Amino acid sequence: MKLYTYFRSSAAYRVRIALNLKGIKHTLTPVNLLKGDHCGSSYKGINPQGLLPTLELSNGKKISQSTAILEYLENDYPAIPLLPKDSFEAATIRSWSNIIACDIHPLDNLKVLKYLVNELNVDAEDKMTWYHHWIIEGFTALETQLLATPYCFGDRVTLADVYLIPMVYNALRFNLSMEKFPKILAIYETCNTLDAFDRAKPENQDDCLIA
Ligand SMILES: N[C@@H](CCC(=O)N[C@@H](CS)C(=O)NCC(=O)O)C(=O)O
Repeated sequence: MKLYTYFRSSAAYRVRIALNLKGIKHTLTPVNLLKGDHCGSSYKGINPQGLLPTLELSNGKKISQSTAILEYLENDYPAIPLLPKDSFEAATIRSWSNIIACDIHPLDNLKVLKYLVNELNVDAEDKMTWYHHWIIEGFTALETQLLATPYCFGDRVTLADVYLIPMVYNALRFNLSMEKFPKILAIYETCNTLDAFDRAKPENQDDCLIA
């Protein structure tokens, strides 16, 4: 299968981690968000919403939206599960994941930040205040709930870690103080010692533009 990705796309980063954790053979096809390649007709032919990631299966079928992709991988590649069988436990992990996927990430997405700056004339400082605000709100709720022993839900990696680590990467990239989030920071550091997370990091992608 093939994943359309961008090294700094945190939604694509989630899927890269899951593919690695599950040991699924795949290739990565970069789409440059900064150059606006995701808005061009070529990528829109693949994903009409023009967002990353998209997963293309070996039969050519395509899945967009990282949550749908992760659900597909969990169903069709269950050998290394990222959700427990117990439905209450699975719902708990999904609810933590959704704090990131539904209540933080969409508000801090590139197109939202661009709209703030280009249409509403928000300056750089206020844009950063906005960016931090939604992460702080979500992380505050997560910090009280996550088990951090040593992963989000205990002693094995789950989907909650898959969602959390890219969000922490973004928080650190934009200089958010993690002082109030020691559990989250500890989970981030532990996950990054694992090969599957390390290989998925933005700086380890072929399209990484960081000098
Ligand atoms: N809910 C979508 C969000 C996808 C998304 O917003 N991807 C970002 C990169 S992380 C993107 O393509 N942004 C382009 C833009 O905002 O213009 C998902 O989970 O896949």
